[in-house]
Amino acid sequence: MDGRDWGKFLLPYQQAVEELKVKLKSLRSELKARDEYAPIEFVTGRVKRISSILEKARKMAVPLDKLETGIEDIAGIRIMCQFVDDIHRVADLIRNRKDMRLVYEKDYITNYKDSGYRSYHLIVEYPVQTSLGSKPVLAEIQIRTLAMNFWATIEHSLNYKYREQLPDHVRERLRKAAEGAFQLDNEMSSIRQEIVDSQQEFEESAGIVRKVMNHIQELYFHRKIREAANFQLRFNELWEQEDIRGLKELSAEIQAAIDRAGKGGAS
Ligand code: 0O2
Ligand code: 0O2
Repeated sequence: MDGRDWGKFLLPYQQAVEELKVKLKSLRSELKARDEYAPIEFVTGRVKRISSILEKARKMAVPLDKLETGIEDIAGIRIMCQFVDDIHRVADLIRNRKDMRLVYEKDYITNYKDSGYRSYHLIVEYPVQTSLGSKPVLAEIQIRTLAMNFWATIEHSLNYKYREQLPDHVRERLRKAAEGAFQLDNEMSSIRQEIVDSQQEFEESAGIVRKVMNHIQELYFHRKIREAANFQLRFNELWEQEDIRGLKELSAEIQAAIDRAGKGGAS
């Protein structure tokens, strides 16, 4: 030990982790309360253990009086998302915040690590308000999907257990498992896209039906009874055939008929 008071040294980091966890969890509940899709599934955080700080400092040749700038993840926040797209949304939300400053980013999704590790890291500077004034501390925010987290958690515990001496064939299998997790993410994203598309299609067709109905009503209002009845018959047919394109064309035709009727034209 270097005689430093670790309790005092870690205090602002503990405060930073607690505050950042509350803020990011609030972001999730705020989006949900506004009925918006929340890209955050859950948030965890931790202050690095003293033994891990010392080990990392030795590995990265960081002098003990330079820990504050040399080790960026003494305060660590982890944000789990359902989909890969959510990661980019969360990163954007963090970039735009006024209560922390982005220092730099590491995109381990595009440039995944040799181990197979994937995550998006943001290193931020967060000012902790202490009784002695404002103290900026560095924090690492890891953003990943549930599948990436599943892989990283198990890989981390295996590496820890075997003290980074994993046999080559195990490393290779872990790399393959990371690939599998990533494929699962892609598959989930494409299933989700399909659901979003069919939802949009449904809403679009509901919108057209509403429009056609209102327009036919309007023709009756203009006393174009025969024309309105004729449109109604054609609507029934197209509706039976689920012909959305035909319905769109019919909607345009009825609109033109209404315009003519409004100008006092003959049917
Ligand atoms: P090590 O060295 O990684 O094994 P709570 O305050 O109750 O919400 P709790 O239970 O204290 O949270 O801890 P949490 O947040 O569930 O985290 C427990 C473990 O998850 C940690 O283990 C970390 O492994 C990991 N973890 C969670 N969040 C982060 C993060 O943001 N960065 C990193 N690097 N790891 C994280 P240990 O034993 O603390 O540490
Ligand atoms: P913890 O608290 O035990 O998780 P370097 O490791 O030299 O490449 P540096 O500065 O440590 O660089 O940062 P890097 O690589 O961005 O990684 C920081 C953190 O990302 C790690 O913290 C892990 O939490 C996570 N990480 C990076 N690579 C891997 C990996 O291959 N597998 C897993 N499971 N996690 C990884 P620490 O230092 O390991 O601390």
